[in-house]
Order: sequence, then C-alpha cells, then structure tokens
Amino acid sequence: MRIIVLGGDGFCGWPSSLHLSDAGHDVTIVDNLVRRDMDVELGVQSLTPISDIETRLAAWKEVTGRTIGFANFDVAADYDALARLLDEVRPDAVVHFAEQRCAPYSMKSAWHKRYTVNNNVNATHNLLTAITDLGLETHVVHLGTMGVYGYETVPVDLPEGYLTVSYPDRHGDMRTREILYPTKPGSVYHLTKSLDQLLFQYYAGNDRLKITDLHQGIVWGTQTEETSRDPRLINRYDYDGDFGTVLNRFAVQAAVGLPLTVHGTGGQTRAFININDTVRCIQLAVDSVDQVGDRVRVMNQIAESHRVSDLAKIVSELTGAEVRQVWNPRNEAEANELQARNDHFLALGLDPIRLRSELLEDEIELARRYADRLDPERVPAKSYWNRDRAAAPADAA
Ligand code: NAD
Ligand code: USQ
Repeated sequence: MRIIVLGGDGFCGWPSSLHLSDAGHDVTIVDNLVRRDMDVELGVQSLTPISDIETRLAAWKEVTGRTIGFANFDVAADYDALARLLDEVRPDAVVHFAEQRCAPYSMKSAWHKRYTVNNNVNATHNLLTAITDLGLETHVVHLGTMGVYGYETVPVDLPEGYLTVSYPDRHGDMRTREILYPTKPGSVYHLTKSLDQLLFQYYAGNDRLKITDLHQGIVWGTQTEETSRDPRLINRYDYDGDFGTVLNRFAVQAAVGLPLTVHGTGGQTRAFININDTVRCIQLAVDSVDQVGDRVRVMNQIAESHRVSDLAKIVSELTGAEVRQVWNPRNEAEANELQARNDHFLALGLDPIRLRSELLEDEIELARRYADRLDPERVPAKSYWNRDRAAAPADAA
C-alpha cells in the first residue's frame, strides 16, 4: 500500500513508519518538526539522543535498503501542500498522528490552549476536506485517545466508541439508537480529540470517507524491533513534567534516584499500551480496511488498565525508589475505576503485551544509559490546572 504518515517524526509516528515500511508498504512521512521546537521552547531534550530526520531516513535506507519519503510542512496551516501531496501520492491510507498530544502543554496558557485547538482541529479537518475534494478512496487512520470517554468515578465497562441508548418517545414507547459515547475530556488537548470525533462522524456520513479512529491509552516503552536496529533510529524518550507520560517518567525517576511523583492519592486508573503494540495496532488497522463500514470504526487501542499508585509500587519494588505523593497539578478525579473493551484488536489478532518486570527493567536500563542527558530541573510537573489552589505549592502558576 501507499501510506502517508502525518506526524511521522514523533514518538509513536516514527516507530510506526518504520514498522509499516518494514512490512513492505511504501511510506511517506509528513512532519513540520514542531515537536522538536517544543523541546527548545521547554528547555528540554529527549532522554535518548534522537537523530535529525534526514539522518534517521538515511540510516533506515542503509540498514534495510528501503526508502521512506519525507515532506516538511504544517498540516494544519498549509492546506495546499497537503492537497498537492495527496494528489501526487494518492495514498491507500493516511495515518494521522500530527497533533499536539500533551495535556499539560495544552493547559499552560491561553496561547497553548489556542495553539492546541487550532493545530489539532485544523490538521484533522484539512485532511478530511482534501481527501473529499480530490475524490480519493483513502482510508484515514487517526490516533485518538481513551481520554475522550472521561474518567468516571463510578465503574463503567467502556464500549468501543458507541453507546446504545434507550429513551421514551412522546407516547412513552421506548426508542433505541446508537450514539457516539458522550465525551468528557479532562484537558483542552483531550477536548480536541472529542472535536475530531464529530469531524469524522460528519465526513463518514456526508462524504462516505473510510475512517478508523483509534482510542489509544497511555503509551509506555521507547524502543521497538525496528528502532533498535541502529543507534541513529532510536526513538524519543520524553521524561519532563509536560510531555513525559507516567510510567516512562517513573522508569526515569527510578533510574536516576529521584522519587516517583505520584499525583495526589495515585488512585487514577488509566489504560496502557506498549509502544511495540502501538506499531502492531497501526499495521492491523491499516490492513483491515475492508472492515470499515459506513460509519467511523472506533477501536480501543489498549492492552490493560493500571492504577497510578500500583505502577509506582511495582517500580519501587523493582528498584527501591522512594514513592512520593505530590500535590496533583491537574483537575482530575482523585480515584476512578476503568475497564474498557478491546475486542476489535483482539479479533484482528493482537496478543497484547502486558506490563512485566523484564520489560520495565529494560526501560529503566535504557534510562540509566542516558541518565547524563537528564536535567533534574525539568522533571517536576509545573503546568497547573487544579482549581484547589489552597493546597497548591508556592510556585503554582
Ligand atoms: P509527538 O508529539 O511525539 O508526535 C506528533 C508529531 O506530529 C510530531 O513529530 C510533530 O512535530 C508532528 N506535528 C504536530 N502538529 C503538526 C502539524 N500541524 N503539521 C505537521 N506535523 C505536525 O506525539 P506522539 O506521542 O507520537 O502522539 C502521536 C498521536 O498519538 C497524537 O495524536 C496523540 O494524541 C496520540 N496518542 C499518543 C499517546 C502517547 O502516550 N504518546 C497516547 C494516546 C494517543
Ligand atoms: N501522573 C502522575 N505522576 C506523574 C505524571 C502523571 O501521577 O509524574 C498521573 C496524571 O495525573 C494522570 C495519569 O498519571 O492521572 C496519566 O498522566 P500521563 O501524563 O501519563 O497521561 P495523559 O496526560 O493522560 O496523556 C497521555 C498522552 C496523550 C494520550 C493519553 C491517553 O500524553 O497523548 O492521549 O495519555 S489517555 O490517558 O488514555 O487519555
């Protein structure tokens, strides 16, 4: 297949591009490298030394003999460049990772909120409009988030995207219909993924676009089989208080002897997936285009759920790291239950990687190898949107 990967220089997009290329697909990456600019803005660098995109692509060619194309433009701002590329490549699939993906970053200031909404909603809408305008049969595979469902304090068994609801009509007879699961985003970032869902619903209905929306959980891990083949292919490892996600942060904190920063009670339960499963799921989603019907196909891209305090306990038992409960900078429920279905991916053959101590040890070992690149000043989470100011530390913004 001819596949365009939007956001293919990022944490999920880079290993996914390599995996698709390795499977024999003809891959073109589009990325405006804004994520690298954000590192500069935040005064931080990936814990792993990532090569520039040109070096990455040359290394892949050298190691495998396979070429990955690259175009540098802003999908949200440069509609013409996007439409030109789509017209030229006429891709079978576009995998869309090109969004600002960080909740704390999206909450830093009015500028960051506006940037996140403008970037994410326009990137998605430009893609859908261009495919429609060009009359392409392209399958859109979008990376969404489990966070669109919201984190209810009452236990729910989350379905995959849709909810069957019953309501009485004016005669008191019960009517039933299926609706998109009502969203309850916990940050402006998560809100943009909720808005994306409506764009998809509209274009699938009105213009019959083939769309798969992947509700992905928190990704952990760094390297995949493909990114491990050459040091120049190494994947990014975010550990900072904005972009670092919880389990990878705990691995780094344990590796360098810092306390594990549990926000609040640590009762937050989230869905997780290893980066090696992310790349497999993308391939499974692309390859199963025949299963996309008239409406948007929503698949929960998750392996299992964990409570934050349990993750800290596991890492602490492995390494002896101190677990420290810190004031929660986020406005989120202190504790929640989370069970979610992932029947679609199981039916497609995914055998999910579960959290195991060997894999976690590999991650901690990787963090130890690059510990000298860590800046301890960048570890604390400083993007505050918890309204409980009375309990905030002195430096809360
Ligand atoms: P990332 O920030 O590492 O990668 C995103 C890439 O897209 C970056 O390389 C960035 O430069 C590029 N990009 C952003 N806006 C662009 C634009 N307008 N034009 C061109 N390129 C643009 O993020 P990631 O962790 O790889 O996440 C990728 C996608 O997966 C996101 O949409 C995110 O919401 C979703 N996701 C990520 C996680 C996770 O834990 N990392 C979990 C669930 C869902
Ligand atoms: N947390 C801590 N300590 C930390 C960091 C985080 O306790 O040092 C807590 C947070 O308060 C939160 C949970 O861990 O309750 C998860 O936070 P996170 O930063 O790991 O993940 P999140 O902000 O939810 O976002 C990440 C990705 C995002 C993706 C989302 C999937 O950055 O792109 O959409 O995971 S999901 O969580 O399913 O919505």
